[in-house]
Amino acid sequence: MEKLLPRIHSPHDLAELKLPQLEQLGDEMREALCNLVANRTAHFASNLGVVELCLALHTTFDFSQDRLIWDTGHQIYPHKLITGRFERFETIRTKGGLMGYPNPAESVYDLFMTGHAGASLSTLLGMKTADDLIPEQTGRHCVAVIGDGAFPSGIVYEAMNNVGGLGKKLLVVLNDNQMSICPRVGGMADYLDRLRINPVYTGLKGEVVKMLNKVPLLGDPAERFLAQLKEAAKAGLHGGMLFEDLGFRYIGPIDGHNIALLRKYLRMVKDEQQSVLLHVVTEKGHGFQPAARDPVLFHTPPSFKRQADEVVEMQQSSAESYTHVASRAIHEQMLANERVTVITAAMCQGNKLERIRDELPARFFDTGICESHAVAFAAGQAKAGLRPVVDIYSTFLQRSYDQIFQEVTLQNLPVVFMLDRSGLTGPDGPTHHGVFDFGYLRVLPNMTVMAPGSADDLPDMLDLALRHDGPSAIRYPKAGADRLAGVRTPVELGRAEVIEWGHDGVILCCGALLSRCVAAAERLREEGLDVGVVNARFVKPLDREIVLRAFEQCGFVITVEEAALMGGFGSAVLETAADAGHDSTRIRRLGIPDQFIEHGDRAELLADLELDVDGIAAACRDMAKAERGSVERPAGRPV
Ligand SMILES: Cc1ncc(C[n+]2csc(CCOP(=O)(O)OP(=O)(O)O)c2C)c(N)n1
Repeated sequence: MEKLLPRIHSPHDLAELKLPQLEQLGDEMREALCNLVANRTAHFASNLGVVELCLALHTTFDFSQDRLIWDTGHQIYPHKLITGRFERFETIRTKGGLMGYPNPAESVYDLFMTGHAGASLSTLLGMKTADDLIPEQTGRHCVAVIGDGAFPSGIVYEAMNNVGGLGKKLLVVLNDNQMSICPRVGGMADYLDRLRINPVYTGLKGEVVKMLNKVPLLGDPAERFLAQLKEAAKAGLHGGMLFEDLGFRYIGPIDGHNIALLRKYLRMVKDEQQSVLLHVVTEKGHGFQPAARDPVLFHTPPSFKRQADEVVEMQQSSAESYTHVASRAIHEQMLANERVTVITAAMCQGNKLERIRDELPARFFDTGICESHAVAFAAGQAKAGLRPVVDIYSTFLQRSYDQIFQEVTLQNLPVVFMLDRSGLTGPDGPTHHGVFDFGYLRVLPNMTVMAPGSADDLPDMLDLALRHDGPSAIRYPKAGADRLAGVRTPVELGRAEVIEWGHDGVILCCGALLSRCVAAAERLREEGLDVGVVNARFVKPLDREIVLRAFEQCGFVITVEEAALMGGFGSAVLETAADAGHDSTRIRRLGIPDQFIEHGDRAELLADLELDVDGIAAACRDMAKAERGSVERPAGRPV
């Protein structure tokens, strides 16, 4: 049979396809998704689940004009396949290739570059108000697809409230697969479960329609059913009153894998005069049995080989990561102290907290994708005598900045933030790199900010944080857990660790690039350059004594961090040196420049940014050269 997918260069090409061909196309799209994950880790089960929905949407609306936002954006792959990106699909998540999230630079069909959950209704409402105010844009349909995992995000209700107030017309497609990354949690999850037992979805539909057929109305039974939804609700046949009360017409739940049915309902609601919430039920991993059976593993599986519908070989990494070390340290602290709790915002799997969830369920809290709430919730726990550990990725913690300020630091409460995935997170790209945390945390009074130079530092930092009488943050990367040889000094508040001192220059490193700094210094020493390395450990309080000693005794100072240079660790060193009257030309700061960094392998990105061993060594040579060209300095005293 001739393949259809290579012929689809834009959604307009779908217009000529009949239903069986659309179904064939769906199979080919699933095949493309399976082929992709044979080669690399990528979002998988969520994408398998929205193939039919994607085809139904693109054959009902014209999104070259109409507006479509896939909330979060991790389920964008089928959309990419039919919006002119099939030929480059295999490059997804590789450096220079397609992004794994929507990217307006790739296609006019991607409106926002997204990766964080929950903002789709807000941005869509913004566009809707713009379209209504700009005559040549008026009349465009506005559609958001949001998963049941993202749906409890607080911002969604802020948007729904605003939609109701403005009386604007949006179509919100709620893609309910009963899963976030882990099984979804919370009251909204229970509510959606109750809606699923609606007779329309559970097979009683025929009888309901028969009954409604007796109502003297024009149109086919399904249309009559829609027209009578409110009455049906009163008769107990229909749920969704929560949404109805907020100004949305609730329709569903309907089968999200039936293209014909989806199109029928989408056509019906297209010209509704009020906002509609269309509740679509899908199966995460649909069409590939192993993924449907274990959607948690197959959310972003390691690459695997398959035969027919079975996985025959999955790439497994036995390497220990910082996340493993962190989760073990939290577990140990919780065993040692009954007041220690852990809070995750829907990232139990990513944070490797499953063991804690299963063994210590009373002190494990999953708030769902609600980071702002999670932080204020932690503040409440701390206020009332617990020692909460908030385990949230650096990039997602940005969502809760005001709660970190107001509810935590302003009250000086002992909340510990574990910022996993700090630094460059690799193939996810700019939506997920956690590079702003040093800057956004160190400006807050009362906050202690630490970064382990190696995995050995991490448990000690957590121990210190849990004994510290105030808020603290520990940031660590998505990387293998480095260990450094030699005897280590204990972690003490505000004290750096001198690995080796150097007369020609010294590298002050804050965080997990430390092993690269040590390797660079070794290489330089072989070349005859005496360069020291300091494991700074703290951005705040900064070890002022070591910083000043470095400026007094060493030819040059290089700071290294896997974080935005602006406002980061190097800035803190520079401020300290400048305040003490030191010459700022003797310092060079290595880190992330003032730009968004694309996706790619972390090692590749670090090399591009000259944050690898070669780059760090080259910066030292440069500084040494410049230093030799300037005034001869007195030899430094050893520390
Ligand atoms: C603010 C924020 N927090 C956490 C995440 C991590 N995350 C990505 S996808 C996902 C689950 C989303 O579930 P759902 O919206 O139901 O989509 P599904 O994958 O089930 O289709 C989570 C928690 C995120 N992208 N954004």
